[in-house]
Amino acid sequence: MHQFLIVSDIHGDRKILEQIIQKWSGQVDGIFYNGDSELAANDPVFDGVSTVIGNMDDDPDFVDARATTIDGITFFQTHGHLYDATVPGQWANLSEMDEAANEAGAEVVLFGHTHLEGAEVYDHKLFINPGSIRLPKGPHADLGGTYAVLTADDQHFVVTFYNRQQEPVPSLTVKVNRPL
Ligand SMILES: [Mn+2]
Repeated sequence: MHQFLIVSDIHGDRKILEQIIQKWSGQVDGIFYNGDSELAANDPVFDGVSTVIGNMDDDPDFVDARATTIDGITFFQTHGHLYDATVPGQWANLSEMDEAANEAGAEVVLFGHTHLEGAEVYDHKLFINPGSIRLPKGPHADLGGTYAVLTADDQHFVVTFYNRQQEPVPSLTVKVNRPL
């Protein structure tokens, strides 16, 4: 079993990111931060963290997107604004990220930008948006912000969402069978 921490859209709230990473450090096989930190790419909080640039980030040392393989799972990670992820009234437009993920041979796609948490299978890939831990939008915005933990074994992916108090929100859990 492998676990991965996924956080996005802190918009300057460095402290909450530090707290979340402190909680999960050593328990997870990978840590992903999906953009809009408004921090420098070389901020120490990102040591050991896979990052990408968001539309509110101005440090050119952040990359636009990246593919990372950990424990046999290939992730395609990007913020979303460069792939037209926003669709009014819907969770997200996945089609442009899906094309890039196909080229990368990815099984899991990680994004942010919309501030709408969720996880969904599309074109044999698991798309995960952890939501914004600082400025949540949508029907679950009253949680005050979310991040996600992906648990993977050979047969399942389970995405668990957590609130700012670092408590799981079981009603949001998404469990899917592998292969997707
Ligand atoms: Mn944002």
